[in-house]
Amino acid sequence: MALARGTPDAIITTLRQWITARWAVLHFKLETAMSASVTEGEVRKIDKGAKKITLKHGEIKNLEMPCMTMVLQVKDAALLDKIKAGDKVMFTAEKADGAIVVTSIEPVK
Ligand SMILES: [Cu+2]
Repeated sequence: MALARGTPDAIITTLRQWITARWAVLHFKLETAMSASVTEGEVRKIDKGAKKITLKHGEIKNLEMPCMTMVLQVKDAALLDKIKAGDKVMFTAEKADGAIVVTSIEPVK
């Protein structure tokens, strides 16, 4: 039996990590499907202190914005941890208090 090879604790830890990883992917997909449409872009510059990102983005359908390079606010500075300048990304942006805010962003390979 394959499951008998690890200790029960090791098996539980592995399962837990697997579930956490799957959940993160699912959660991102759900979140993006439910709120704004996903837009593709390329990171030009990141300013973590100011919670700002310069993106060359494709058409943002939910905001009726054509392709351009612009500076955007991010909802949470932690969103900038997983990306760097030059990365191709998929992101969602929404209008909040008159400004456009990036609500989720993920690098794509
Ligand atoms: Cu724009």
